[in-house]
Amino acid sequence: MTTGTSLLRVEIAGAVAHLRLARPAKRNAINNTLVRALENAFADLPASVRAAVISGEGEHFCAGLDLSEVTEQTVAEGIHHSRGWHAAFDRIQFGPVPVIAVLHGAVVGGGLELAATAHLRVAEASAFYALPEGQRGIFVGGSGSVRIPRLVGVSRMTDMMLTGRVLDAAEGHAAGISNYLVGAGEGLAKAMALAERIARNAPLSNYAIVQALPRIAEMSPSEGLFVESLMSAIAQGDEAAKQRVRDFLAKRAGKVGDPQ
Ligand code: 1HE
Repeated sequence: MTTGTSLLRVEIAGAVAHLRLARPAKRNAINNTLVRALENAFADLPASVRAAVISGEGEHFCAGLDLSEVTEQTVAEGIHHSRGWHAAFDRIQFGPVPVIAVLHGAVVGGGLELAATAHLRVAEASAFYALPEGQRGIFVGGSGSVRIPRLVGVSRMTDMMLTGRVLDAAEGHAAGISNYLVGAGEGLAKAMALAERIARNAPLSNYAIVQALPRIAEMSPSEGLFVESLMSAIAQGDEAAKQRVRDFLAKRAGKVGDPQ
């Protein structure tokens, strides 16, 4: 099934949704229409979808904020604009399913913010990462100051913003941006294979991983351990978990390391 808008194509095949930024002439720069389309697409994912992949059409993943939309903004409009990105990106990170981003070419500014919102990132060798906000006289507004340091650390992000430093795919991988680094043109197939694998997990287990894990990581150890106990008991109490554990004990399920 193919849906979406002219700027965001959504294809659903089985349990995996593939969302493609479809504005290659503008290097997939994110304008207000595209940010709303992302928000709506994640809000409207059918219940049959168990994992999602985001990629970009053309030579680049995403050139960030559409700069043509910000030149005439007032301060108040700027705040609303940024909060609109936050709402959309929260829909992605705290939506119902794990999300994998496929990165190639420019992953810059708001494009890196979008990539950091996904749960996993597959980068092709062409990917490069930059935060040109410093150069443009602006600041990150699409959740970058919250999400990007959690991948690369405040120090590296400060360097990228102050100096305009560009990380290539290998440097980005070493810095913690990508989880998987693959060759040219291999990113989508890798991400789809990961999504298919993830989609076979128990849905409640995936939900706990994307919803509870990042929140627990922000809690004090005492609160985190308490919430962990609740989440783990809820997940274990689900029939899907009980069946999987019974299957393992009856030697009907694979061992760690078996081919998936
Ligand atoms: C754009 C944008 C954009 C391209 N907004 N129109 N982001 C940036 O500062 C990145 C700016 N873009 C670039 O540095 C380059 O475009 C790229 C390195 C990404 C790609 O270069 P290239 O040679 O393949 O493409 P190009 O010729 O520069 O651009 C093609 C067209 O896309 C051109 O428009 P055209 O009408 O002349 O064909 C560009 O103007 C247009 N284009 N990028 C608008 N970003 C929520 S806060 C987030 C804050 C930020 O994201 S700041 C970082 C913004």
